[in-house]
Amino acid sequence: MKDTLLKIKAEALSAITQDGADLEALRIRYLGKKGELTAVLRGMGKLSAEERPVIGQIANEVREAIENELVQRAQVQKAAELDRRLAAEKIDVTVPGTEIAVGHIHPLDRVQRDMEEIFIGMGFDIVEGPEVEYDYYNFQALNIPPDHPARDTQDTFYITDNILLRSQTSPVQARTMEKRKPPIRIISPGRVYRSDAMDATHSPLFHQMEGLVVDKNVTMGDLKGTLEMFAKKMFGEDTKVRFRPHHFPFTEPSAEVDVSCFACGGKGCRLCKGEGWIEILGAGMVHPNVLRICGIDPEEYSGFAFGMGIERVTMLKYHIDDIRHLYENDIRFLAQF
Ligand code: 2NL
Repeated sequence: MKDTLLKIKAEALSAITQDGADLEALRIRYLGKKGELTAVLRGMGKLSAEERPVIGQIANEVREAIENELVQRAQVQKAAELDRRLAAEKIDVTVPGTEIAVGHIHPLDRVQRDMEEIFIGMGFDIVEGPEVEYDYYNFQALNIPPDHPARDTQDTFYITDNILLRSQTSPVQARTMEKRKPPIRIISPGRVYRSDAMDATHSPLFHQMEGLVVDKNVTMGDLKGTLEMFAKKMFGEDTKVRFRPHHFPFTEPSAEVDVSCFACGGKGCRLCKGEGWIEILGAGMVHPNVLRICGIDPEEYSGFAFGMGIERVTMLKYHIDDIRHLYENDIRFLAQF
């Protein structure tokens, strides 16, 4: 009987220590109610009184040895399973991520928004209006006489005799003066249309931003201060502003406005063609006729206005040499901004 017990012990321990042994199945096989060890113990009744305690002790030792080995192997298997999972589920946080392609803002929008932010900061409201306009708001209300060259069908897209595609955003300002009482402080960004042939600097559709301030005692000094502030915020704090006399039918006096070259600081370079100055704006004091036509008394109020091309500023700022790049939406061009 002793030999049988030691044989069971040897077999059990060797089975339990096998890699990946099914420990629960082995426990049942050796220690369960119908297990091998239990079967041997059942036969102990046949033993003599001297043999019984000796065999009983060996049987207990065998049971304990098998139980201990089962517990130990269970721990070893658990640790091995944890190691396997840690290795399998390891995340290398230093592996570079996959780049996600995100869209971005078009350079024309970038510049328009920058301009809007600057004027909003100075208390201006943004006003929009129709792109299909009456001749009245586009020309008559702005003191542009019937024989003015801008009215030529060569330059303006007429839809009927008195309806056209606006050639500037001034009609938005004229409509605002009709509707609102001063003080008025607005900018009007938007699309405008001119019947130009497409080339490196011209497009039949382009974008403009005009500004208008009307109040009591508004002066040329206010215009200069406003545009100086705008130029410094837009092109850098060292930017200087220069007014040159000009003529527009809707302002008197009128000026073309240059900023000191933001590429060379005024020394002269390729961007400013050696001038040191770059023309950015047209501006002036609102003509009394325009105020009167729009229902504002020029004896009581005065105002200034200005206008600039958004394409022109964008091309200068980002060194774009052909306006068509701004409309073709070639991703290789746009991805540079
Ligand atoms: C330019 C010049 C300018 C205005 C636009 C304006 C509007 C009203 C009354 C008076 Cl309602 N003036 N607008 C004034 C001066 C110049 O634009 O070169 N634009 C690209």
